[in-house]
Amino acid sequence: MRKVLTLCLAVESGRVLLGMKKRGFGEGRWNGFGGKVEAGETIEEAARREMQEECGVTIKKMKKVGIHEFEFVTKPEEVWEVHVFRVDEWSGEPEEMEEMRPQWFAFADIPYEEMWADDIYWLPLFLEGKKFRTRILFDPKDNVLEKMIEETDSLSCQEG
Ligand code: 8OG
Repeated sequence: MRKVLTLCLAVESGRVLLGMKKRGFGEGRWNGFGGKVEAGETIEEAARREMQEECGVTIKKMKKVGIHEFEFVTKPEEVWEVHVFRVDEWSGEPEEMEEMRPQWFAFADIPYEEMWADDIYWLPLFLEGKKFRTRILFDPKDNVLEKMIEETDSLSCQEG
């Protein structure tokens, strides 16, 4: 079973916007903003909705920069396909919402030890402006068991 999700990272003058997940899946970790694509929504629509819901920002310009395939030894039938967008223009100021508390981080100051274990493998590519595809297998404690990270020029659907 394939789940399709979004992940949006806003970038501005050498800083990236992350949010502390306050509850639910991924609680206690810094991450970009996103979630599951709902029935009847495009991936880009879902990305816009989640960014609005999770930090109060309206996306004006974004670009698809990566696709992850996350697999779990504990759920061998599932693949989580996460579409990553770099958000370059928006309106509104990031504000704390029900699920997330936003904060800007300088590229040199990314809190990898408080993030998903895979992020250290691909976020540097993101910050360098590269496009990527990954496949990551997680063990039962969310450690990375196997990984494939590749830079790519071809991601279907470039602009949203
Ligand atoms: O709706 P929910 O908040 O549960 O969606 C999960 C969010 O977390 C979604 O934006 C996708 C993102 N996400 C994962 N796994 C990983 C991961 O390993 N690293 C990062 N950075 N984000 C992830 O689901």
